[in-house]
Amino acid sequence: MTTKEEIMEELKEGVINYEEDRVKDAAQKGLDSGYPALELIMDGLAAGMEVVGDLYDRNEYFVPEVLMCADALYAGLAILRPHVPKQSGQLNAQVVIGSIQGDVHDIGKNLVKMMFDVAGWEVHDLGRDVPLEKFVEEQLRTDSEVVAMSAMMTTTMLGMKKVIKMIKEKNPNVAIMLGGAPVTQDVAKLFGADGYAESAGNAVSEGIKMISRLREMQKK
Ligand code: B12
Repeated sequence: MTTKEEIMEELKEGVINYEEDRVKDAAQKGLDSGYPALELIMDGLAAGMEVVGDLYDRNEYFVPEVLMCADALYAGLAILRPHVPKQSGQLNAQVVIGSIQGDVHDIGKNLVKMMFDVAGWEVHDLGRDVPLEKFVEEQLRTDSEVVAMSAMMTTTMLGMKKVIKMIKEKNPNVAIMLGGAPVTQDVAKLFGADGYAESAGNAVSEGIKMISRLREMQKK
């Protein structure tokens, strides 16, 4: 019998040491043992990627290692993701999501996407390195109330401000949420966004708050 902590450690270590097979085995073992898939993703895979971030910051890992770690994380996610139960969504909400132009970082964005998805939202995922106008076009095409953008670099982050301006000019009845490592509550406010969430864990509740405010305003 393997304990939950042991499985979490296996997932974490598998990501850190870019061992895809180890991650896949641990993910399967976690599911077979009946542990919640969402916990295995967040406390195992994502926690491992956080350590990878530290190793990269300390120049112990470089881009090739980090890419392999990302592959290992995605291999685990492919197994676990279908087992995250969908909540019954009564909100009837849609969100457009993507990583901003110039930014290929998409792990965090994909976790946020998953949280919206399991919460019952209709998610329109534009992927990564998304041209600024594409956010505007997709919002108009889908009539989504929320647009969520991710940036992991201080340089690419600036594109978000432009998107906010472009969207608000065309349609003020859209709530825009920002996230990603360099983004803070203050930055989001400065850029004119309607919401910010620090992690995937609180993105949905922030989205719900934004939609409630938007719908209240529309009633007036
Ligand atoms: C993985 C990684 C990569 C991978 C990306 C793989 C992939 N498919 O995503 C690869 C190797 C490709 C890569 C490349 C590069 N990277 Co890089 N990378 C990272 C690293 C190590 C981890 C990021 C990560 O995945 N974290 C794990 C996830 C789970 O966390 P997260 O992304 O922060 O997301 C969470 C929250 O931020 C939030 N969130 C995220 N998005 C959103 C969106 C919304 C709407 C909301 C509400 C919340 C939210 O929720 C998430 C989950 O809780 C970071 C270091 C770090 N400490 O962050 C550097 C880092 C982001 N990279 C950096 C750099 C410089 C680069 C390169 C330029 C390196 C190079 N010389 O080529 C290239 C740039 C490529 C490009 N044009 O985008 C810098 C950016 C510096 C800066 N501040 O501008 C960092 C910070 C490293 C550093 N300290 O220098 N990188």
